[in-house]
Amino acid sequence: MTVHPEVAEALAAGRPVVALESTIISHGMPYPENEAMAREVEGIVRAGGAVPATIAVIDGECLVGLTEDQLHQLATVSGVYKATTRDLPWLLAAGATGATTVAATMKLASMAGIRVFATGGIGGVHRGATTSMDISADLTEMAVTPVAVVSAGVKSILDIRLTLEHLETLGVPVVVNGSDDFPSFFSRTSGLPAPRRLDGPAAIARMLHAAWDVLGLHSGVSVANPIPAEFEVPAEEIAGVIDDALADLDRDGITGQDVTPFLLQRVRERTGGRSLTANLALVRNNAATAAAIAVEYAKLAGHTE
Ligand code: PSU
Ligand code: MN
Repeated sequence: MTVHPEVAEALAAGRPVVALESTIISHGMPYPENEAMAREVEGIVRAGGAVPATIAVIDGECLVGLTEDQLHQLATVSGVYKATTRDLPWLLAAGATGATTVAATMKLASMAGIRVFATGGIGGVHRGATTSMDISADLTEMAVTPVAVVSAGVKSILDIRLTLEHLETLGVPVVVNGSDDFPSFFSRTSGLPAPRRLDGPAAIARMLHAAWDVLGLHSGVSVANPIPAEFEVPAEEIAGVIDDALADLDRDGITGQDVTPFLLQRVRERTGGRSLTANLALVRNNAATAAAIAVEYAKLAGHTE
């Protein structure tokens, strides 16, 4: 594993670091928006007082913190594997290149000593999972890896109720930042209540400190950060598009690892610029919130000030 010198220095000094995933770069957005977004998000983390560490596997090497060239490569090269945790051993043995999902990013972040991670949306329990058994390995990883994942909640391509149920079973703390409702990515609400609520980065950092440094929990923490109100996409607009996307999924017989990218791409195509604008806005918002949480957590962990 190669930790970028800037990231390694910050970690050694106990300064705040925020991990960022790379599936969103290679598989989540088209070029050149993906590269621009990745660079901008790194800038937002810096502006918030933390060091960004975008995580990926390139030519069989785990990278924590990318150079400009490496980030450009992930944004442009085709044939980059989508990599969850179980794909990492193969990528390393084969010398292959993979963009890490939430699960694999958490795993590598944790190995490097990073505790806070910002992304857009997390994987979860798929609709129809009672027969397909399609549940994202993101949830499994959250049960065993002590990293806080700041997301805008769970996209309604998934069964949000069952996702929250499964996180409860796995013993993963779920907290919503500043709202009594659990958010659903494009919307500040999902029709489901927040399992727990805290207001602001300092309070959330205290929860992380309690989880890991006081109680010694081994799990991650899911921090749901609602999209800013001005960027919300109305639920009705999304619902029809998602129903169509799910029908296409059945028709085309898509299964396994391809399910999530397929649904995300269909939603992108059919909601046009509006969903891309919302997506960018919530990722920016999550990066800023994650940086603030990392800054507060570094104080509590007693490493700085
Ligand atoms: N949800 C989104 N955007 C994404 C993903 C999920 O709204 O980009 C990506 C993340 O990388 C996440 C992965 O970790 O999809 C989950 O894939 P799967 O369902 O195959 O575990
Ligand atoms: Mn799956």
